Amino acid sequence: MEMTFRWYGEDDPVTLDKIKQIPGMQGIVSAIYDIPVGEAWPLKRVLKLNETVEKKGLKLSVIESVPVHEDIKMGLPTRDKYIENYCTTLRNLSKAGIDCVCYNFMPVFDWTRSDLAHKLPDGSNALIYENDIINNMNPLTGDLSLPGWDSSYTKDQMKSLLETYSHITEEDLWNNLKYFLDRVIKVAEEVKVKMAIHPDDPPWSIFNLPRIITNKANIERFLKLYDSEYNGLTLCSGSLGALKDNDIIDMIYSFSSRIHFAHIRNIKITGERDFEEAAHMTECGSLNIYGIVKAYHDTGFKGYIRPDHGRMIWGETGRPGYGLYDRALGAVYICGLWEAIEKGAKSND
Ligand code: DNO
Repeated sequence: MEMTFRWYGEDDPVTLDKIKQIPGMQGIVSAIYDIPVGEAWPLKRVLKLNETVEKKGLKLSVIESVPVHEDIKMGLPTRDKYIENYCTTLRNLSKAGIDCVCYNFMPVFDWTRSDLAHKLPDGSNALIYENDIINNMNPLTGDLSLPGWDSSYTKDQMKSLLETYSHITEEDLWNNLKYFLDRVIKVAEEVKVKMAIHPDDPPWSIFNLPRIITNKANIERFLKLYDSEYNGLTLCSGSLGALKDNDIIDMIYSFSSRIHFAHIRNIKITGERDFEEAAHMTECGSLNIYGIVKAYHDTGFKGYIRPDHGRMIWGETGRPGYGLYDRALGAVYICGLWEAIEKGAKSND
């Protein structure tokens, strides 16, 4: 495995210099953030990003994300142009040596939480999700700023998006995903870039929008839509783990050859559809992080791992979920587990 860390570019207060000081850190997960969704990423910009990261002695390992234009998810006639641009981006990323791209297929909203800085008893704060609160939110009022709320939409755009989606069923979304994969994975194979879909977070429908990458059966269906190593997964333990029935360890064993990118994070399930983000250690939440890391180890995982969201600790402020300290603790914890599992396995031989 290769340990990586998400970096949001030059504006990120968590700088590459700081990331480099985390023991065991090898790679950077990043993206180009100022290119409008749907446009092709110019080779020059990709090479520049690569150079910035390499100059600091790190490697640009994964692109998270190359976002998918809503017209593709909605299956509109304009999708072909956006799919073509997507393929151009993949070709350019490949020329810069990138071999893994993370994306998602969630309509309108990416990851969604009800509170970005919920105070925990130890004085830290974390992102939480409470279903009742989300159900009472109105995406049309536009006065909210939560991760996943695309503030680049005007109220009218949001209204028309939600109106179009109200006629799109889960089956339609599956068909639109297949249409996308049939065109993109061919190119991914050609240029050797592994595509890694991120599961829906949370793994259930919000605001009546369809969500499909939510559980084991649906992931199996997804992998069969285009049966290729290049049509793979970002297995995000915290996203899928919010549903008690999702057994992450079983998924790692079942899908090992198709997992290219692992997001490792713990959550504490506090209700049927409620959860708090927790520190990475197993004892801090509902997920068996030791078991998850062991499953990656035992299946010979050669892909990229990153610690996922962290709490805000030690007075840090910044981008919710993406401060330095708690994520760094997560990375080192995962490396520690890996070392112990690896050495344990050797001494048992
Ligand atoms: C949140 C992230 C997601 C993820 C995208 C991938 O912290 O895991 O925003 O990057 O869904 O496209």
